[in-house]
Amino acid sequence: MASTKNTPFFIPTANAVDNKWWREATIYQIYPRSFCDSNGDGIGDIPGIITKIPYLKNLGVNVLWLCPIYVSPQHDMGYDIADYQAINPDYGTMEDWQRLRDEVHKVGMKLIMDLVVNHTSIEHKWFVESRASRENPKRDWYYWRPARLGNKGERLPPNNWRSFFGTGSAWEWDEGSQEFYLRIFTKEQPDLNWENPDVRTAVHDIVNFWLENGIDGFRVDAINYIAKTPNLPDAPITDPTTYHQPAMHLYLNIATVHTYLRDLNLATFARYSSTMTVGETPYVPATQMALDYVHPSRKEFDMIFQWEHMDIDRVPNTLLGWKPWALPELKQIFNRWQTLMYDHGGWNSLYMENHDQGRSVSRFGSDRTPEFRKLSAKMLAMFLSTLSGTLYIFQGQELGMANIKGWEVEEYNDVVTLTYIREEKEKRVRESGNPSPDISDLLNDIQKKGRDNGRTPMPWSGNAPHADFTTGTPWMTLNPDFRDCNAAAAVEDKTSVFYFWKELLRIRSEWKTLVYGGFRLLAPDDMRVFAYLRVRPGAKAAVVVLNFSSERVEWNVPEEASNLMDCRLVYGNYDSVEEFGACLILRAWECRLYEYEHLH
Ligand code: ISL
Ligand code: CA
Repeated sequence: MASTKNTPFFIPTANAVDNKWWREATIYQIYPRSFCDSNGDGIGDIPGIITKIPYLKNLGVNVLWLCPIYVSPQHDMGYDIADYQAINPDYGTMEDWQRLRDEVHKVGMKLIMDLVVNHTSIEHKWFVESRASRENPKRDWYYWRPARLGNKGERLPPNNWRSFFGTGSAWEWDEGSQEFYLRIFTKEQPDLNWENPDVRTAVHDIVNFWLENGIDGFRVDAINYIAKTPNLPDAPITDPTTYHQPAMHLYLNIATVHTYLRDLNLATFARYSSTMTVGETPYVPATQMALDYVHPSRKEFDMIFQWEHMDIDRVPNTLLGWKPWALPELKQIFNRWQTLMYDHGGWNSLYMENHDQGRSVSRFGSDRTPEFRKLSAKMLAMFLSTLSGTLYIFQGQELGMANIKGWEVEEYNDVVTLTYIREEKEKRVRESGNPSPDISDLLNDIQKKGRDNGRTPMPWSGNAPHADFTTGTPWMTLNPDFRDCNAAAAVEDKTSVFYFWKELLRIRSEWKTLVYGGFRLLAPDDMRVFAYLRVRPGAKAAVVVLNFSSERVEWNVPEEASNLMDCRLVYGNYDSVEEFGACLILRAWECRLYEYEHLH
């Protein structure tokens, strides 16, 4: 490409570069119930996971993260834990788990677990004791409060906080002890009272138990919810139609959370030399607030899961309402996070899917045709794997799995989806007076954002009746597209999404600029093309060009990138490409990764 100017690229200077293993790692998230069933009961299990280690090793990931496998009544799929130190019998035994740990370590991979300590299950013995009577020594391990009396003498919850899951109260009445308990999530998930030092010590003990047992780290669930505003004040009334008000600002990111997290770290992780932690932190913006959780000097977490891109297509104040989004907004979100962490010595986590989200290909790419599904899944893979941070792949993402098509509203299982449907229906009944209002439009929201989309069983093959996930009856219906999208076919086919990921992981493992380099956004306003540079002093730089559309785009290389000389195409999702010139012809969902000599 002809160079008109020769202005040097901006090369930031600061970055957290040390020898921590997790920076360069790719972490594969396993949703155990839906991964692989070894004994035909229809439920994925630990021995099943063990049989798939070679598959994961072949893909090239370095770490396995297991969603909760502890004893749980499964009201929220294991995120309601009844015993932190025992394996749910559905998944196997502690011996099975030890075997998994050893097999994972034997092949040079690491194992991290999921820690859910904002709340327990109602079946946890702490809560069973706590609710037994107002005098019980464990009473103060949870938030118990007497009812508030309404104007007409009616019993109201102690404050007006709305649950995070829907529009109802965050409090639940306990008939036995005649008080309410706080539960930000479902009524089966009472919030632990972290103000109580005994609770904090008990959590430290759990973490140390698993660290002693040889795990390599934790993903820590909903951790920015653990500190509540002292005295639990009412939220301001922003929705006059109901008593229950949005109250997130009173229980998310409250100052004491940082004291609790530092104490946790010092009492546990800091005592082990090479563990990693990632905190799940909804609604943390790319500001100092994020750095407070992850800056090494703070001794809290190694990284957090930020949420802004996952929320880009959600109608505000709804659980799962879907809205269209525009590419420049997505670019700004990533630009903010990439720049913030680089400039201030923090660290990013990179993900586009997990068990709470619709499949990325159906939200950010296209599942309209099998061809578009494959192309756009590859494009998204290139996107994620050419950013700075620790990379996460959610099971099935490496196959380019799409959201479920063709289910009726009634077929969905997930508690968030069910709550969303119930509440929307109730609202319509209230507003229209019609006892059975039309709710068919909700299907569109759920087909995009429903949590079940990421939870369908892994399609291991295209032939067997249940895709070789199980020989029995699967606990959850498979995504009907498994004949087209499955692991056996993908492993056979060098043009598959699986191989594309595998190759990207290989490239990333050798080209450290992709992991550590600075990020420079190009063409921020372009509605279809997401392009950026990755630069690192003294190393070859990368140019990434991604067509986020089904259209053929003639893309004029922006002026600021026009001194890219001698670019070499490293990888892409089409067989041949037209020359990297002043104008690129990009086909539907095309992605390209170029390298060029560093410029100083
Ligand atoms: O799933 C969500 C919306 O669809 C999120 O709001 C999610 O509930 C939030 O990110 C917290 O998630 C975590 O804690 C929840 C659990 O249901 C999720 O599965 C878990 O990832 C409560 O433990
Ligand atoms: Ca099983």
